[in-house]
Amino acid sequence: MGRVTLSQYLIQQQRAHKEIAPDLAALIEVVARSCKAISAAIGKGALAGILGSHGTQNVQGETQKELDVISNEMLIEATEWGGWLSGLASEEMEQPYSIPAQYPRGKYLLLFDPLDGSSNIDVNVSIGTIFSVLPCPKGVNDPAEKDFLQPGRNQVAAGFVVYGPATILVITLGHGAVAFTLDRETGTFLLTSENIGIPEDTSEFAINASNARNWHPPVKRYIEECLAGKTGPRGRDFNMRWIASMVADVFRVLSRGGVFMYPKDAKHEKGRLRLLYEANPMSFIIEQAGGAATDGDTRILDIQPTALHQRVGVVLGSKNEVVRVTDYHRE
Ligand code: AFP
Repeated sequence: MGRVTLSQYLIQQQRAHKEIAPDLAALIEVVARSCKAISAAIGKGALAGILGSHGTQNVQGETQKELDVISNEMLIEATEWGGWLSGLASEEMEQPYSIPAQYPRGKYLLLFDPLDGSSNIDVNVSIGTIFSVLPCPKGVNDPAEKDFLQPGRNQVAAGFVVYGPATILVITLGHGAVAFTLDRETGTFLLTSENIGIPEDTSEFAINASNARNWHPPVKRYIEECLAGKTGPRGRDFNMRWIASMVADVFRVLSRGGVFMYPKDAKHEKGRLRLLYEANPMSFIIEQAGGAATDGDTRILDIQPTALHQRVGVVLGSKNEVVRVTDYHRE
């Protein structure tokens, strides 16, 4: 008996959990298929002539990379036609995207960061795609921005693909988190990690230390204690990693534990990462894997969004470390 494919896993999940609709499984399949095509485009690197800047800016005021634009278009083309969605939203587009009139509308909203870690594209470091699936509010046929502004606990599915040495898809449908590795020879995502479980304790933290002078006191205290290692209150040494691609840092946390932090600070007063299509899907996955995710104070999945591209502070990963950081914020 070979490995379980993504299709088999999704059918098994539908059989085991009646609330998982065939449409949701089909949507996950087409998103995954689109990510295979993105992986192939990225894998060509400079040979495809699509590295570098697209010469435009996105709603965040960030210069769009050629691959940002291409991957955004690929995800829209892959998902708009099938009758699964009533609307979609992307980091790369200011407004939500209305499904063209010639296509049927469906019961989900899809939100994504088509290529996260763009600053790493041109230097051949892992990047990824992050996506989140929300229910379209009842009776809404042409969703507006407000229809996307649902707390993360409403998500029915979430996932990301990390385009690294291997192309790995991580998803949750609300019943655990699992990972699939792309078999490039057959073009199939094969199940390689069932029921991912994050260790509750860790000795590894991830933060962009160049922001240290801007950190608020609870974060300063937490990091200083980690740096003090066994000479300090933690009584053990810590390691640090920072890849600057959330997908890669989060996949490491899922694989061996850790705490990932992009907290609010004096320079990023609302945080840097986006709530709806970065923090929410990642927090759903992390919680399903037994971890925790807060903005330093509040559970991320309970935050009521007020804007499509709003940013949020993020502290996620091994539960006991996230609790410690959150307790420091509350002291
Ligand atoms: P880019 O997509 O602009 O490279 O940002 C990536 C990201 O949103 C997230 O993936 C990283 O964890 C974080 O920003 C890196 O931020 P710094 O560049 O400030 O370290």
